Amino acid sequence: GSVAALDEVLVGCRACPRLVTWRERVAAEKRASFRDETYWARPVPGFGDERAAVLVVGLAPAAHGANRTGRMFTGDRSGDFLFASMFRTGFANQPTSVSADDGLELTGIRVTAPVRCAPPANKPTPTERRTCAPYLGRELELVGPRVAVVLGAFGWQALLATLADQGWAVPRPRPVFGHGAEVRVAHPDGRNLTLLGCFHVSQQNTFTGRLTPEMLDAVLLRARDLSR
Ligand code: DU
Ligand code: SF4
Repeated sequence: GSVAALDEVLVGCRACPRLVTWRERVAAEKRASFRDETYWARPVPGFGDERAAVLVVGLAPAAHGANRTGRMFTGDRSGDFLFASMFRTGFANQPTSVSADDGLELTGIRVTAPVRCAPPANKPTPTERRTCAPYLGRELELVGPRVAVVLGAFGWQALLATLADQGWAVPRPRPVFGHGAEVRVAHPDGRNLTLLGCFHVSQQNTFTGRLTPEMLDAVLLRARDLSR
């Protein structure tokens, strides 16, 4: 098993009818500023270091971001904010992420999402989350991160559910998401994973100042410390 083999299966997935329809519909309609582009319009693989110690878990591809470019968090404002922070903290070789062939390289970090197809209103259903969970589970097994930076409550719940399914000791009641939350879980085979909660990098948080660049930098630096 390899990440490449996982991605090959993933990009052909059509298991969620509502999301297949949506990802293709926004790709056909397009946003005016991307009129001349061919959208990816398929499930989006994780991006970055295949043996990353730090895995960033978002929500789902943005309709005109990753659903257009085919690379996680690439081509939207969320990604602009995230990759700029990765550059400042030494995880990325450049501060911008505009297209799948822009030369961006991540070291020691990887970005992924619990749902791989763009959902209407950025809101996957619980069924869609469960249907997509095995892809995140498989990616976790292959990459083997020591720290997960989790952007927002949806990713937090999805990751904890996936870990519980894979036999990790996830406390009940489930740990609550919050910015700055830190939860360490153990696997019976001896591995540990620390979840770090962080407000999502969406414009709703970054335009309002709820999440500042300094706050995100601090989370990424904390992740690096914990992953050593
Ligand atoms: O604000 P925006 O960059 O258009 O992103 C929309 C929405 O999708 C936001 O909630 C972030 C989320 N998202 C994500 O989780 N993963 C991605 O790769 C891109 C966007
Ligand atoms: Fe397949 Fe996941 Fe996309 Fe659903 S969201 S169609 S499970 S890749």
